[in-house]
Amino acid sequence: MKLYYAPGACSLAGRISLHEAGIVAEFERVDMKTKITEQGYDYLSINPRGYVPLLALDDGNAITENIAVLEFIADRDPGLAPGGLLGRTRLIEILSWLSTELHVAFRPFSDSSRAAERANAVDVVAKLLEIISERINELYLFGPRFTVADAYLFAMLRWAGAYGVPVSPEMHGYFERVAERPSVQLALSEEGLPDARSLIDISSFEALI
Ligand SMILES: N[C@@H](CCC(=O)N[C@@H](CS)C(=O)NCC(=O)O)C(=O)O
Repeated sequence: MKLYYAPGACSLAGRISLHEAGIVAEFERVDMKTKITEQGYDYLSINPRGYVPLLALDDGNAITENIAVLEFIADRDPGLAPGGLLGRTRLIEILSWLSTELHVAFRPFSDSSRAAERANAVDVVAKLLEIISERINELYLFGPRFTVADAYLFAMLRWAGAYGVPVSPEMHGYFERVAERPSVQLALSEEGLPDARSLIDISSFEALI
């Protein structure tokens, strides 16, 4: 399979999760401005919506949308999803929140036509992060078990640091815990991103949201 990605974008969550699952995959970079892939293909012919991530399966199927990509990986490695009777429901619940509430709250930072909304977006993102702050005290979003949802939140916390969103000490500690995982270290280095163990050090990354 192959993950289409852009460095530091939300597709980082898929790459981290693939590494966590031990799934061997190829990775093809997409230039978000030209929509041309590393191998010279028109990305819009691969994903007409133009977004990363897209996970291309060996049988020709293509999966778009972070929620679906991360769910697919968690299906392959159930250890990356919360356990229990409501485990999958809880995973979809948090992935939906991360995607439809938190991720979209970052949009003013990447959309030049929404530059006027940026100051407000800092507050909105900060408040959203506060809402989940209480969930990360027992290591990860689902307690001691690292899940694909943590990979997604980690990718967005990098953006929060880059855009000057204030983050609680608890969330900062969470970020550092996730950053220390070998899968995350590998993913960051593969994407040419700084070895971000601290939110403070990440302002140089090329923001792509
Ligand atoms: N709804 C999509 C959104 C993905 C998304 O926003 N991807 C960004 C990178 S984080 C992107 O590809 N942006 C390129 C663009 O807007 O042209 C998903 O959840 O997968």
